[in-house]
Amino acid sequence: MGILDGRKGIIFGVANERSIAWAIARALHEEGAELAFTYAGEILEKRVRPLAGSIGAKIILPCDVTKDQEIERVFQTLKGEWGGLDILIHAIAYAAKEDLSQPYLQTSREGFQLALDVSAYSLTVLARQAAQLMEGRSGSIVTLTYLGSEKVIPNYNVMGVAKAALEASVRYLAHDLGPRGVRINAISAGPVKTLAAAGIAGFKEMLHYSAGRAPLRRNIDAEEVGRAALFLVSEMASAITGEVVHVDAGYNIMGM
Ligand code: NAD
Ligand code: 0WE
Repeated sequence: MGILDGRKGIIFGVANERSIAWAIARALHEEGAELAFTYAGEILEKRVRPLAGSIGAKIILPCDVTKDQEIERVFQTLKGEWGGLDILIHAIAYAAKEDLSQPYLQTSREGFQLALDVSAYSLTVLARQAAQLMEGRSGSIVTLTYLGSEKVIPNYNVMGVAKAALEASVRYLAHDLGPRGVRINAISAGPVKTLAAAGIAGFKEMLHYSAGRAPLRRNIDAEEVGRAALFLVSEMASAITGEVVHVDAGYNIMGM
């Protein structure tokens, strides 16, 4: 008996076994949820299929969130196979590499649009599609954000601007979806060594710095994000919507 027995969920953002989305998927699966997965491109398909298969997932579909057709196909398939949906996890972010190294001041229109499209707008389009399948089923949506939306984190740059838009989107979407019984929240995770973090110069030093200053004097792991996501999608969080929950060992509360 799990607290998510009989629930159906879709996970966007698994790239490999280190992905935060994968830790969330495992936490939800352990509590009985049946899950579908999407992957962004053929290279990641080879990674995602075996992982998804290992927890019995049957629906594994391509979905680049910049492509409306791929998004529509995903939700058409869910409608056909499941007839409804309870849970959606959005764990997607992307900015051009040069926009995470040169000063934010230099961000091009193209770079800005790409980062905001993939990392922020995608939540709105996925939420709109998901909400149609969540009609009458108390659905729940969770996205992933980072402190760089609230405070300046050197080099996070246009991603910080995109995460600010993402967090504001969570509040506006909570207002729009609340009357239909659908909740939406964000988890603001502390730094975790994933594929998206691996390319960042000085990431190891960042981990050391935050562990030294966080109230809990340590970093977090992806499993801790998985458990917070499990809470947010469960009935335990039935009155929580539009919220940004920090899972960062307390780092964000510090002023000095
Ligand atoms: P990850 O690389 O495992 O996941 C990022 C995912 O984004 C990948 O699966 C990738 O395929 C997907 N993606 C990128 N462009 C896409 C597109 N056009 N269409 C569909 N998918 C696309 O890294 P992660 O750290 O697990 O990142 C997941 C989420 O967690 C991101 O939103 C990230 O900003 C957030 N986050 C990460 C950290 C961290 O330190 N790792 C901290 C806080 C928040
Ligand atoms: O959201 C993220 C990273 C998202 C990300 C990562 C990459 C690397 C490869 C988006 N786009 C790209 N594009 C690439 O080409 N995090 C929260 C992890 C992260 O990234 C940082 C951080 C932290 C933490 C970048 C600078 C400073 C801190």
